[in-house]
Amino acid sequence: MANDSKNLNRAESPKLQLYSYWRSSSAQRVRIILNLKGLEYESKPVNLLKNEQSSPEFVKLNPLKFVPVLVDGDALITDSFAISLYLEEKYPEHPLLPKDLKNKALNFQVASIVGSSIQPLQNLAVLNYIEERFGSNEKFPWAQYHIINGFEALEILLKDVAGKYATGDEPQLGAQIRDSLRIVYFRLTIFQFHCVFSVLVGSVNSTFEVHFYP
Ligand SMILES: N[C@@H](CCC(=O)N[C@@H](CS)C(=O)NCC(=O)O)C(=O)O
Repeated sequence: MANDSKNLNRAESPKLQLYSYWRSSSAQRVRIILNLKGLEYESKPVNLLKNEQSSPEFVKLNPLKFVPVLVDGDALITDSFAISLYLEEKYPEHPLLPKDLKNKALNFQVASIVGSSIQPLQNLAVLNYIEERFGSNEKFPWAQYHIINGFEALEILLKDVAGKYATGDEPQLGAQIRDSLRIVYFRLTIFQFHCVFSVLVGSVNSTFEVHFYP
């Protein structure tokens, strides 16, 4: 994270800045939204495998030591869900939330299930902890169990509403559940999850953003 926060002068920087890691599904959710809303942003890579999230510079941005972090002028926001809601209000063009209250609640529900009942259980910090305590053989089955459990619930939840996207024919907040990189990493087959993987064509570039480290 080459001195990013040290040189960070938010007042002078009108462009959005996103601190992220290419393999982070939480950061991927934000990249999808930025892409869908057509918002330009500067990417600030934080290499999680090199533990750059624990560097003093990054901890000043997010004491929880997680990506993503969004900087928008003098606003600094952490957590993909909070960032999503911020972007939706600040940049309302290409809305991610439907007007219909029931559908809106469904989108919140899906985003919350992904963000609090699936992703945190297979986070790097959690997997490292499981590996240290119980051995390296335990971490993949643990992650697979929780991902499958969550996807099975989402599949039931979405079965009557999924269209071109997970929650209908428009790309919405709940459509961010696509997470192909994690699936490859955790060696899961996902063909049974039709609704969960309703494809987000508009997000392909953001989904596969790759950072190269020197
Ligand atoms: N609830 C947070 C979770 C963020 C999170 O778990 N980020 C992961 C990457 S997907 C991370 O930075 N992990 C670093 C670590 O585990 O050390 C969000 O949705 O933004």
